[in-house]
Amino acid sequence: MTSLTKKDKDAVRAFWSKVAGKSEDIGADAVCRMLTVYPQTKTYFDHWKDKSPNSASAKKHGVTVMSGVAEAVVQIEDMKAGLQSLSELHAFTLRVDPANFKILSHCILVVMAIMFPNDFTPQVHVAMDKFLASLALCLSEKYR
Ligand code: HNI
Repeated sequence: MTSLTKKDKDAVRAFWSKVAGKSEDIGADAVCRMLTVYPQTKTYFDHWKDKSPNSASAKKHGVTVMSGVAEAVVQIEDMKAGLQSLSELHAFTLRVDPANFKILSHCILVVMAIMFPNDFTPQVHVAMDKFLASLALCLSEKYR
């Protein structure tokens, strides 16, 4: 995978600073879409009382996930080190199949494009796609 260039990182930081205030809405919609479009992802949330895509649990999980994305932006220069404990949690405790990181990343990208059509230029698109792909890779870091 191509690593993030300085230009990509600058684009990610600039876009994130515009959208961060809406990150809870982005997360809620992204998790809602993940559960709707890829219902196999529901297997990880058996402990929720209500597993429907619009449930309070799904919304809350969207907020949680986006706090991880925000942290990844902060740690963008060394995401692998910065996200180590989050990777360990997903690998050893939660045992989330890494294929699902790509699925959720895709949903986050779709929601950002819908919510910020003017800011989501092709340059921002490629930078955010690379950023989310790196994030998914870092979360998979501890699996083997
Ligand atoms: Ni994920 C918990 C971040 C993808 C299933 N997840 C977290 C937490 C963060 C987080 C932060 C809270 C950690 C803590 O309590 O210390 N998750 C992220 C990020 C991504 C991601 C940044 C990718 C962009 N997680 C996924 C995916 C799944 C997933 C794709 C499953 C489909 N995550 C979980 C589960 C928990 C979790 C399950 C435990 C929360 C709970 O409700 O029990």
